[in-house]
Amino acid sequence: MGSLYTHSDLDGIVSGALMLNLMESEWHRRYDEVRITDYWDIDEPDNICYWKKNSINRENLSRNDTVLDLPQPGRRILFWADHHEDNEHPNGSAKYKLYDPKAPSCAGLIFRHYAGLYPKLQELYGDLVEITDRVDSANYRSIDEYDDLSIPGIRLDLSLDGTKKRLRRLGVKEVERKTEIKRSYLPSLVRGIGRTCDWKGLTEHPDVVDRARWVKNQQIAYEEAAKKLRVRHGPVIIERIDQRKKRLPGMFSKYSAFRQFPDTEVMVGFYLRRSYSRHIKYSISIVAKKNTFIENHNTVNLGQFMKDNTANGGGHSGIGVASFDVVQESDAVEAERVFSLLLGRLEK
Ligand SMILES: [Mn+2]
Repeated sequence: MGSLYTHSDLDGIVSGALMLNLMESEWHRRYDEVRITDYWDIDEPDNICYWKKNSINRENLSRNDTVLDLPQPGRRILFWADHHEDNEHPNGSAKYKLYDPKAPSCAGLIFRHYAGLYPKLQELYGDLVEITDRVDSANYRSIDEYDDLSIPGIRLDLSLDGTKKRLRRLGVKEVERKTEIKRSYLPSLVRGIGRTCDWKGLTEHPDVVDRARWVKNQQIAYEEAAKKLRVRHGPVIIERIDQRKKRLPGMFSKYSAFRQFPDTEVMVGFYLRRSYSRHIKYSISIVAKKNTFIENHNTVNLGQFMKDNTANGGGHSGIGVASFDVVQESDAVEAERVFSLLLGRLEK
């Protein structure tokens, strides 16, 4: 039968594993292949091709295909499940469809739909889905939980971005490392978790452990470098990082600002990055994030702020994001304007 397409994050992997398990053990059908995709691999969904030309996922989706934790394709497929807002496609049609923008994770959505019918799901994957719900909705129990390698689900999550050290030693370029992850490591996890009765045991495999450790070390290197660039203004942390000439070492670490200043309410990042397009001088992104690890009294809806004040920004109450392509100087001035407006709102 068709292919299983799923997202490259923990939720995508667990969603894929649940579907693969159900297909094979309950419905006695097998997917021809497992394919991993990110949002940036997707063209405008109206496009016939749907998946970008040069992505590894270029496919014409068929009626037998399943798409999970990703936008609905604008054509008929077998199964679509997702929980991201605004991801329904007006021309989309799926024989089986699970869609709930309020669900904390796509895996949780699939799990809760089928666990009543197939009780063994609870026994096999109950714990894994519980942690996936929390990871995908950033609902960690503490700031240290998100990179605690002793928790199997977290170890699995961290490993997803981790390339094999061997590849790094060989000097393989970043893009090729990412391809390796998407082509072999992530699909093998979907199959491994979907078919084994012991997903926790699988997270003790050296391949998983090494990758997770590698990612954590990369994040520590980034944290160390970013520490010196942060400034605190009352309840707000400002993180202004210019990576146009030189990139910070390591790998971006999501919550490190709140580890450095645990009692602050909001982190506002202003990031300048090189652009790979000839028409764009560089790009700026503004990211504002609330500290969810404390009792937070900040009432600004960050996503709404970005929607109201920028052309393409958005998010939700706890996180707001906007990006600016700097073609001429006025674009940078506009980004600065939004940045100071936001700081004014937050410091009040
Ligand atoms: Mn998800």
